[in-house]
Amino acid sequence: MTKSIALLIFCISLVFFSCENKETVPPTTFGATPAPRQLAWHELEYYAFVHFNMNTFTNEEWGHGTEKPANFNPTQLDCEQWARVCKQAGMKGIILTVKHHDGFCLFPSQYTEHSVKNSTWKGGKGDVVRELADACQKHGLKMGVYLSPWDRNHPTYGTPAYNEVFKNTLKEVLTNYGEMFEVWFDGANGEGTNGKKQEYDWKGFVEVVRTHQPNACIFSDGGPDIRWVGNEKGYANPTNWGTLNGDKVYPGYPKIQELTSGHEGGTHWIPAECDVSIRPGWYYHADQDDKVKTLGKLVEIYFQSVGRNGNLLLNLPVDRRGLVHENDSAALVNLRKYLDKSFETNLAKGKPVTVSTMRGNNEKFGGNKVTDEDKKSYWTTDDLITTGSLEIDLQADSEINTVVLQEFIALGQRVQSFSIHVFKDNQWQEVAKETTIGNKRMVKFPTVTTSKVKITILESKACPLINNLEIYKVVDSFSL
Ligand code: FUL
Repeated sequence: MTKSIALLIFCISLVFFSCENKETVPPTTFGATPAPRQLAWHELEYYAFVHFNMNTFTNEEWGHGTEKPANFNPTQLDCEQWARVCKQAGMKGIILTVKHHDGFCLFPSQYTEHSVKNSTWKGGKGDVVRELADACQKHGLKMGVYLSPWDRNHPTYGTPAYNEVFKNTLKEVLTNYGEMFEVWFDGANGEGTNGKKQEYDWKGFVEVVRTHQPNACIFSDGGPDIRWVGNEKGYANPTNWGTLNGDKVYPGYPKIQELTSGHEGGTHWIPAECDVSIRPGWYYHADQDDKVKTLGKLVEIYFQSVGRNGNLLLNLPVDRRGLVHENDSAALVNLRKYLDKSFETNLAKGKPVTVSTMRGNNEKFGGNKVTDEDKKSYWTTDDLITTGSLEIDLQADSEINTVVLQEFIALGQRVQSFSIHVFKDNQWQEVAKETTIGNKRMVKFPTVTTSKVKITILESKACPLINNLEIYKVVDSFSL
């Protein structure tokens, strides 16, 4: 009798033991997936654009190319001040307009006379790109460059020779100033001095970047690495795919509204970057000193870009002194205060999560993986299961109004729709029903008191992979 009981226990534990240790095969990729350089770019989320160039001194938005280099003459240029302001704002890098449509270069290029080398600033010996590269390095910021292929000054513009000029200029910028995280190609294509438009050698431009800065992401209307979001207001649509039919979209692509949502099931991973200026103009105009965006507007932009699977590229129009204006830096500091205060306490951190299903019934893919703050681990289901729910036990009544969700995008974007419920008055009540998630989705709803939150994946293109879930009570921007 005791022998048979012992045998039974042995058999049961054998079965249990083998089940527990049975290898559960992780999911494979679905659709287009990000390259390592794009994955690194997603992590940045929020960084600065700086529009500072000839237009700053002529009070223009689009220069004509006929301006005198001598006009460029900042009185107190201090790139370290830019870097300090951006660092304090929690931004991860700075992208500078090293050449805008008027063709003026902020560095002493050997391929044009229209540059700082012929300006009065520092007797023609200055180099803004060098100063910014040094400042970024010192303050631990990444650096990127904006170059406009459209050039209203260069005598060769409108001829094949110009493509060589542009590639050489690009090479100068990409080989002399250290690592760049992003190269921003403006899609504008107007007429040059001789009234001709240029046929751009995009393939050649991309090749120069890949050769000299293989880790840099290339931005243009349609990628190849990052796409324009289709507006200059700083928002992506609530439904926002990181994928795009990359072979169909090109700089100057007319159906720009498609870029605000991307293409579901698109052939390439080309996520959206949301560019917007902190003031009405991209360049500094003294009469816009009192038109810096309010905290409420900046918060809205943040939620509708970073919180909708996009990165936020917020422009600072550096002024004629060569400094970020006091009003702009005050607005950035306020936004930082708001974000720090709002996202200080993640109420879901380390909390137990019960799931409707998990892959291979294996805890390796269980619910707790979404609250463990390890972005490499995730909850997922078996391959044929494309729905499921996660129930987070907050272990105490808490006031909440925001849920942050992240997909494990390294294996592709999958979720098409999801809902959020809170347990209140003895029943589950829906507080939000949304569509895509992607790298990061932030969902705000009216403040509610609850001790349990349920996320339900309603539709997914393949088994859903959720690697992070956070719950907050964000502050009202007006209460700061
Ligand atoms: C546009 C340009 O025409 C604007 O001047 C600005 O640089 C903006 C970011 O991109 O295409």
